[in-house]
Amino acid sequence: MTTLAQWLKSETDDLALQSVIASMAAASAELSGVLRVAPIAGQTGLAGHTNVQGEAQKALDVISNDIVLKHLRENAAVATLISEELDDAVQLGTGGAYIVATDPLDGSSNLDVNVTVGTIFSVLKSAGGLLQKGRAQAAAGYVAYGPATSLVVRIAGAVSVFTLDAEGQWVQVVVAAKVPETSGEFAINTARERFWDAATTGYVQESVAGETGPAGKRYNMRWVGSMVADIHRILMRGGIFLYPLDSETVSKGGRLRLLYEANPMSWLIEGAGGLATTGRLGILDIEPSGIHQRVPVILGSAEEVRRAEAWYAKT
Ligand code: AHM
Ligand code: MG
Repeated sequence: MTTLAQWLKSETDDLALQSVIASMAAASAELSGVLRVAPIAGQTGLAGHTNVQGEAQKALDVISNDIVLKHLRENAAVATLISEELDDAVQLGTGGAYIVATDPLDGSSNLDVNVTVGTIFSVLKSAGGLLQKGRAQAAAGYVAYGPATSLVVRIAGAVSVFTLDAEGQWVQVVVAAKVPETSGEFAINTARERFWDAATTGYVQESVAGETGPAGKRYNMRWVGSMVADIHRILMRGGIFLYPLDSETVSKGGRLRLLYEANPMSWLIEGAGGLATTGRLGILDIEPSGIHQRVPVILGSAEEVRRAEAWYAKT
């Protein structure tokens, strides 16, 4: 049985980097405990709701951000925090070697219905500044709060998966995750079809045409609406996730955020043998222009991502 602490030691000699991942894991373990009883505490609604004792409650997005902030403040290795919940980057200290960019609670619209949500994080070297390409990440990970609480993390090598046990220990359950090269599952919000571009429409129509269509194969569709849950399924059994640029999101650059959603997920998926693209450019090669920048996201099984890219190349 390998624990997270043992794995961290075997992955890197950089004690500061080990401690940053350990801090994010500790924050996530604490958050996991909060989420498990959130409906009792009346915390699943919007901010301003009251719990069963009639006390005002903060939304879990805010609580999650506070938990991450608390753990990172205690860690001198972290100089700066970028969070989906905070307009500006927060300076946590001087001299810390690392920046953490996080979506502390992704998919929070799923909380009211007890569906998997997650925490996503990217670790960057402070020396590189706030706006670094995804390829420069020192580490990345996410935690999925599902039937089990799973931590998926990569430093430079393989993508490792841990499960939080009843004693609060992270136990390794997958040593080197591999995204299957091929798959018969795609994930996209099909209610947005009227906004899609020709490439997205072409890819999806080819997929739903099944074994008698041009793809020559039957596909199934899955969409949790929680990126962490959709990506975790794809990491474990293959598939493709698409949140492409469409006519409604084009003015914003896309739906999902580059620094703390697209980049860490792409780093993990590519580390497990999959691919990640905007359709036209590798996500990890995007030069960021802002900390909350949004980008189109297409990632997953290599063969499927290549088929989607082929549609972009011809439209
Ligand atoms: P959030 O960070 O505000 O939770 O938004 C991101 C979420 C992703 O988890 C998910 O893939 C996507 O938004 C769902 O979008 P949609 O509402 O179009 O289904
Ligand atoms: Mg999010």
